[in-house]
Amino acid sequence: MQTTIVAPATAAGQSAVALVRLSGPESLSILRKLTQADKVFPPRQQVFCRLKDGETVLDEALVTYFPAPRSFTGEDVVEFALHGSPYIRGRLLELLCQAGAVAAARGEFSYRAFLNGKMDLLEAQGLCDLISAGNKAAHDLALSSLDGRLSEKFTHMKTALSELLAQIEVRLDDVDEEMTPLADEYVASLLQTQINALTKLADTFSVGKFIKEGLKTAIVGAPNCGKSSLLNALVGFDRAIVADQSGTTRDTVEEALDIAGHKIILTDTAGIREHALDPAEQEGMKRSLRAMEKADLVIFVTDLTRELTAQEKNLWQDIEKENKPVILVLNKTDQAPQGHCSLDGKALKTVYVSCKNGDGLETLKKEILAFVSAPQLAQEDGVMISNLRQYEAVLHAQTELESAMVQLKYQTGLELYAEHIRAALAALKDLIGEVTPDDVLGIIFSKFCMGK
Ligand SMILES: Nc1nc2c(ncn2[C@@H]2O[C@H](COP(=O)(O)OP(=O)(O)OP(=O)(O)O)[C@@H](O)[C@H]2O)c(=O)[nH]1
Ligand SMILES: [Mg+2]
Repeated sequence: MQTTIVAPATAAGQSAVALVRLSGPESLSILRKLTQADKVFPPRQQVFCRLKDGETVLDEALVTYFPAPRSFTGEDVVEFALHGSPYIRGRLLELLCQAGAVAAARGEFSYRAFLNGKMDLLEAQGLCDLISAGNKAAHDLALSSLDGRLSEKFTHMKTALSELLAQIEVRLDDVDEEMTPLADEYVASLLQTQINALTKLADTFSVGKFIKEGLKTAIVGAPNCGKSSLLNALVGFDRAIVADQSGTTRDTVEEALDIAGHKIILTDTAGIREHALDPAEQEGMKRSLRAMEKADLVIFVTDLTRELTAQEKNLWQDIEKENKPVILVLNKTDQAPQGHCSLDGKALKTVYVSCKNGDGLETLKKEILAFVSAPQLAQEDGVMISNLRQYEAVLHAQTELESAMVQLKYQTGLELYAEHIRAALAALKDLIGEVTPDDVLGIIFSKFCMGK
């Protein structure tokens, strides 16, 4: 028989109210052991209760009973809203366990909700993200997953492909060839529609990832051009050391910034020049290049008061070669109002700033924001994929459908392209959770916090 699990649903420590949740077939009978025998618990209504601890009263609590299946887990659930003292909470957990409940594992409530068909895997992932969302954009994204819009998209694809597969399979069974064959153009156009939809979703991955994990931005350039000053000016406090001499920054310095609800992770780096003064600066420059490679967006800073160095030009070319999105920042306009810079080419935008007096910083923030939100606007319904597992499944399905297209083109026969459609379907089913191996479930649900 299914156990009855218990866990706190709110964070540890003191608070005004603490929530403890019980789920499983014994929930109501366990609750009764702690309250007066004649207490009535109408479904989904808060009931004021004195919780007993032997002969004494542990707490006066508001208790809600959610009979199965209309509860978060789909099982009988009881929620205790207690006074938020660590003692009361801890003692209640003890009493509930003595009365027959067992401590829940991480994510076990959500796992049961999943098993009872209360949510699919994408929604579970959405819930996990929702709890850990650190900014508004991440919160919106998690909600879109949680309310099932992403699942709906995949379900549509799955239905279309299953229908196609069914049409192919009846023809495979039709040994007497009584049925009209499927027109190649019909199959091709169906496949192409799904490939396009998958491509569109795959393209949202980097954006979804920016939103969840933050946009990784590397501030690079020659020594003394004002990279650390820029970091400080953007975040609004003296995070990195600024000094007159070149080669001040050695290690990379990271700080998060919130622009209109988007998380931006700024990384200040050591200036790049031909000769390092010492091994520490040498190592610093290596780290600068690594930070640049890892960045989603590069902010290239130059100093308008002097000519470009050969290293700056080389670095610029390297960025262009790697096709990294880059914003060119021309700094120190306060000292060189007429200054300009001869770097041309692929900058997304060129922004004139002065870290000294703050000119241009708002424009720079707007350009960064435009970068994070541009592709997002392209996805009209706001549905995105934001984790690697979803991304891999989408790519897998896409590759299989493309292989099916190739087989179709070379007329290798129904059997062969049907196999690829089956594989694409399996990839999608995995994602929504129909044929999910336990280990995948384990990974998802173990990331949940206790009590969820
Ligand atoms: N006038 C003026 N000076 C600036 C501006 N931005 C930075 N500086 C000065 O330029 C010098 C170097 O600034 P940093 O921010 O340390 O430069 P950096 O690029 O981080 O230098 P490294 O860490 O050595 O690579 C400091 O003396 C700053 O005060 C600016 O907009 N105007
Ligand atoms: Mg610096």
